[in-house]
Amino acid sequence: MSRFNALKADAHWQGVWDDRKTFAARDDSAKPKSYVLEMFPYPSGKIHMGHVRNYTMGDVLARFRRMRGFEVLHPMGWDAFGMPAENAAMERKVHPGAWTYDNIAAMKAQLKRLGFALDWTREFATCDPEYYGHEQALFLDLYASGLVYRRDSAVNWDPVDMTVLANEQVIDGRGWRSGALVEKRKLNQWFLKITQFADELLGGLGALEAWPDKVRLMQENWIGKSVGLQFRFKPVAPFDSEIEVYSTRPDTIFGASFVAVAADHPVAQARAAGDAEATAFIKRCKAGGTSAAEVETAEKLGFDTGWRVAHPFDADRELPVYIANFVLMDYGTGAVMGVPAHDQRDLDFARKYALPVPRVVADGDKTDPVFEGDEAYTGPGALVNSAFLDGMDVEAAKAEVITRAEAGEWGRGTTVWRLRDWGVSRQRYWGTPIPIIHCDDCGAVPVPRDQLPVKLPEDVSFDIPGNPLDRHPTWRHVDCPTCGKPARRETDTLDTFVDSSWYFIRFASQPADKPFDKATVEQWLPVQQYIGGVEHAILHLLYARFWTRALSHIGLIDVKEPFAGLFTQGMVTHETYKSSDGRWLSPDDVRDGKEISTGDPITLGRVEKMSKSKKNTVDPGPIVDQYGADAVRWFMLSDSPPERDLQWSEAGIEGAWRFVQRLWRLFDGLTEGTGEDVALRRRLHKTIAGVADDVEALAFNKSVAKLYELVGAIEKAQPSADRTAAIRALARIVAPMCPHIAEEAWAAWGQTGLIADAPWPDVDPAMLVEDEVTIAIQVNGKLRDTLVMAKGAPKDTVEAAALASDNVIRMLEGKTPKKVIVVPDRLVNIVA
Ligand code: OVQ
Repeated sequence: MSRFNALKADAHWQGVWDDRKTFAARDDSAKPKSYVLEMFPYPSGKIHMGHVRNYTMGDVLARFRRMRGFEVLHPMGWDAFGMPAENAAMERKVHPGAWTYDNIAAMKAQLKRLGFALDWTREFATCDPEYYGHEQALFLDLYASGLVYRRDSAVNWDPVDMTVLANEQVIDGRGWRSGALVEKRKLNQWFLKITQFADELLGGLGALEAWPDKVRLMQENWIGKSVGLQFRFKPVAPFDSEIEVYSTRPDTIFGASFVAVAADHPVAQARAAGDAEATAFIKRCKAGGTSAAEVETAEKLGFDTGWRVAHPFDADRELPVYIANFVLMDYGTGAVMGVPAHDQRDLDFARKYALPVPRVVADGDKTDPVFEGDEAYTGPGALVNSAFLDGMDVEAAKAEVITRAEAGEWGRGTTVWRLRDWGVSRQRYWGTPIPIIHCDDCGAVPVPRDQLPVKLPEDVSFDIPGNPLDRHPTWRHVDCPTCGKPARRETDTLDTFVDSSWYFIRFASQPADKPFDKATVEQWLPVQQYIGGVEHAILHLLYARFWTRALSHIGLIDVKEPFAGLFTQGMVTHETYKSSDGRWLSPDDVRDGKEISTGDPITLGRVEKMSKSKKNTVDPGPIVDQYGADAVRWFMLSDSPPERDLQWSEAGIEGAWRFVQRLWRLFDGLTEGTGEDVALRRRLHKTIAGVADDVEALAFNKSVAKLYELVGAIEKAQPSADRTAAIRALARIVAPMCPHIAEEAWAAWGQTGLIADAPWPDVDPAMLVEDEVTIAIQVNGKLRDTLVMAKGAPKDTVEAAALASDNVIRMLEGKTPKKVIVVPDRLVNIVA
């Protein structure tokens, strides 16, 4: 018997699939369509285990759906713009384009080496001018419809490198390259009006039943809809100005014990005029950081203005007005009502300045009007100590207060969103040029359609910081398309998240003369199953949903949600190792608990996500060559539920390799048996049905477990016609996971065509019916034993078997039972 030569088989079958374009999806197919997509990679250099895991899962589903009779679209391409290419250009003096296309070639070869059933005829990179040219056209469509606008907005400015930094390039307030303190600068930038769709994007989440709840919740929180009350506090003389506040908890209005304004609120400014103490306090507030995180964590500081305002429902109740460092002018109205019992920040503040803390929401049976302790109660409950609100729940009380405020004309119900418009301007070279020309007379003029794509200039330098488009000698100088006078090109490029907001549409249809063909796209979309890392739960997935809705809004496509099903995979992890002097060590530097180069013992660290910084990555390249694609794929599916972390281990991949060899022994040793083996036949049909359900549910580890059981059962079985049939079927069941060995077996058995094109084996429903049942044996109502018996066994047989049980005999202590009750197929109760 021969060993399975993965190296040879992999190359052979990959060549066959390529030559025959086996996985090219046909738009005109009469079969039902299924679009399976994994998040396309950044061409960063070579693939990592996270990619292998992601693309293996999608591949199994795509291959399985093909076998089930679908016309499957399973494309691949490259998310090719972005900073890493520019960094490489700066560090290695290569052009970002050359670096990117080299990486694409290398990574494509690696994906092919894993045998993924991808439709390479639809491949593109987002940095291909054909792609970004169509993106520019879509951008202009959105501009024309008012969904794109420009305004001043702050950027991170590195004063040494003279460049704008992305947020992730700012480390502890300093530029990552120069180390200089980063400044905020206002620049005129482009925005997409995602807030116009806030309501739809939130509402649409409800229908996304095949999305993980956690992702839906993350998006919901990110969009952050809150309905609250905007209202005015009346001043108490001698104070003379009203203070407008916004609250998301108007139900707690009777719990207010102070009002706080931001340091740059007009009231604070008025108070500070001519007052040294107040002026000094305001200065101190402004010295602190203004990011949400900094404000959250800073110590709460307040300054009592001495001024008072009146409670809207009780003019006799006066509330002090403070200037406080935790209130920000650019959030809401720059003033808040403080309800210490039911807001942690307000409570910290009230305790510090010894302000009253009235309870207005009951916490279980706690209704005491004076709130004790240092932990605010923010949960649900009935309103207490709140006049006409008493007894209502939080939601009803909110509505009641809003109604009364509107009737009294001192406030109105307002919806506030956390979501902000999407700033898409990047002051970088390696991105889609924004197709706009600035003219002193005509303003921002779209580049005429027949001049798209606006291509990036090739001759650029990266030896000095800043945006090469800005300093290119000629590129930006063009004439105004409207009036013909000298004008300037926009030198900002688009955020790469714009590129990934519609790539799945272009995969579905890619005519040369327009971004996509509407009817063709609608045949494929929505993506039936989208698979990727959870790090994209918010931004990418929200932007893609927005972009799809925006295109639908302007009539280009009749699809509202791009991804019907979403699956977010877990990380690939690995042990970490440290040398005796505390350096991280790579697995390659370690053998038998010692550092190879020094011979010193190493310390074993925690199992962590593979990352370059901890040196615990394992490069898939050499592993695939050593064990073959099928073993690597099998391991990726085996050990953990796909949503959980998967720990890479040598033992794991070796186990997978042994399994592949076991398959080969069955396939290669196939002989025509005679006679029946009904038990094996039942096992086979249960496996066919079970694996199908598991794969459809992406529960790959469960299907792997079922296949291990089937293989074990076949290995133990005597030759029979059923055994032969089981081995033949096994090749097809395992084909989505281990396609190379499956093709090899199929060919060795003289089957015509490819197993990739073979149908999924049929299930005989009669074989799924259980013929055995487990019967519970109780003595005086307590479980004492169980029996496995033939289904439908007669009552006396069951009773006799129950009375013969050792446990039952012991319990009866020689006595004759008073009564024996038999519930067929389920239970025997012996009354002693
Ligand atoms: N181009 C974007 C992207 O994320 C996607 C678009 C749609 C915005 C892998 C590791 C990492 C690991 C790291 C060494 C070993 C997934 C292992 C991604 C994504 C896809 C493409 C990574 C999951 C996290 N992870 N797990 N293990 N180093 N491109 O090239 O980064 O989330 O689904 O495959 O990833 S990407």
